[in-house]
Amino acid sequence: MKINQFPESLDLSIDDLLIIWDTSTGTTKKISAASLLDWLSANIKVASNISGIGTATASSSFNASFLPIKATDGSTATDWASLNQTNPWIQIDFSSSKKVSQVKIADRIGQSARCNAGTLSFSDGSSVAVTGILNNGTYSIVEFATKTITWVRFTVTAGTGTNVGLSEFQIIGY
Ligand SMILES: [Ca+2]
Repeated sequence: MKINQFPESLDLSIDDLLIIWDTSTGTTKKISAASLLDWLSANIKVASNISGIGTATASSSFNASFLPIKATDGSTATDWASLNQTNPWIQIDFSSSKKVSQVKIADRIGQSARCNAGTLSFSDGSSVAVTGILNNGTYSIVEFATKTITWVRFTVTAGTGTNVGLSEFQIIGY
């Protein structure tokens, strides 16, 4: 197989050889599709929602149906709700360091208890303010330069009512 211009899609068999330009030596060389796949899997990381692989804890939970893990299940139809708190917190702890660059927050949908704003704090000592959180299922997307962390906490700073919580607390990274 010879590739002059990388196509939009490419069907490769594991035994195919690719001719690549090695910019470090200025020469071409042949590599197998298998070794290319090995290199890609070792070097290319795809960020995704990693909240679910962490451990979720919170300042309180309303009951067993509204545990912190309900904010890491990927569904805005399920909620973590605090017990009679206006400004609760929720935290995700990871068993190893993670690189994160985005957090997505969704309030409980249509509840009188609302999380209007809060503060993200990270294990590296940094923090990011989050404002304008809606309670209609829309995610507030918070982006920042990549941080290497082991935990992320979100503390509500401007709640309304009691049993404030979130439907989703998503940490985007790898
Ligand atoms: Ca949920």
